[in-house]
Amino acid sequence: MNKMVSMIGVPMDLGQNRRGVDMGPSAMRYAGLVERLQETGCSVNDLGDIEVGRPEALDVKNADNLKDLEEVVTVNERLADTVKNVVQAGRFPLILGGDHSIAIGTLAGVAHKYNNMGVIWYDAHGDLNTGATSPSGNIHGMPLAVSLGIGHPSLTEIGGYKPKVTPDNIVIIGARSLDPEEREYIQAQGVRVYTMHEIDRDGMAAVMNDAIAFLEAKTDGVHLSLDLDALDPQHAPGVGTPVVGGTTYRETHLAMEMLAHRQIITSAEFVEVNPILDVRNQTAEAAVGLIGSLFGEKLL
Ligand code: HAR
Ligand code: MN
Ligand code: MN
Ligand code: MN
Repeated sequence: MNKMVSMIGVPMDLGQNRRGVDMGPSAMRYAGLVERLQETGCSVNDLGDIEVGRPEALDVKNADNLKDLEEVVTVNERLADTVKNVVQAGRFPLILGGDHSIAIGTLAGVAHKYNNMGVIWYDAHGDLNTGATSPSGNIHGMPLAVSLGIGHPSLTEIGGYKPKVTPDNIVIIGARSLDPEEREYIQAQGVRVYTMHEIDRDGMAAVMNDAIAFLEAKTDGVHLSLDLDALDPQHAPGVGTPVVGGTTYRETHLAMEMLAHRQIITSAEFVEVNPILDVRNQTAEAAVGLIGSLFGEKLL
């Protein structure tokens, strides 16, 4: 694991309806993220936050069932540029969200470097919608589709190329809330999905062993996109779209520890932390603990 970390906050809340997720990056910093990374031997460069327009100041349009499209594009172009520079400098990009629409910019930035990039999408949701299929018009339900080159051109063309990833290099873990068209896409493309069913049945260790072996063999870099709503709301209450029946705190730590051990992750983002909906910053603290495990923190 590359321990030269460049941290980027993205206080984005335009990809969904609930305010508060813009405070996620601050909450994770407040929970001691930099110190935690330094304790595990990382050299951390905190680049601060990407500028995001305030909804009150924006002329918000919802054309094509895509809420705040223009500003979401602008922010993700900025993020893609910053992430690209970090990767080119040989450092590990660690992105703090913000709603999950920021994965569009992160992936646009990292995928420049890799010809065969893998993605682990650790999430209760598939985030495979487009304006045409989305029940909400919220762009945070679309970033994986966009990164596959599907959706509005102003989103899929971010970074100047598409697609960023292919369906056979993706692994979704923790899914339990998939919309009808998302299921159709997954089945038609044969996307590898470990739903909560497989996690319950086989255990997290088996799921991670399988997922890691699959990606290790065929990719030249792997991005981890971790949506805190993959965790059960008991363990991560501070998210905008909680879904019961999620992974536990320890299961998710185990997943991070196995990724650390196998050394496959080349970039990561932790998204959807919403301090307003949280209980005593518990979700941000969980995120910080998980990041520690991902970078090799040991219990003994
Ligand atoms: N599938 C629903 C939609 O597209 C819900 C998306 C959920 N939100 C997220 N993404 N946090 O993982 O509107
Ligand atoms: Mn998500
Ligand atoms: Mn590429
Ligand atoms: Mn989600």
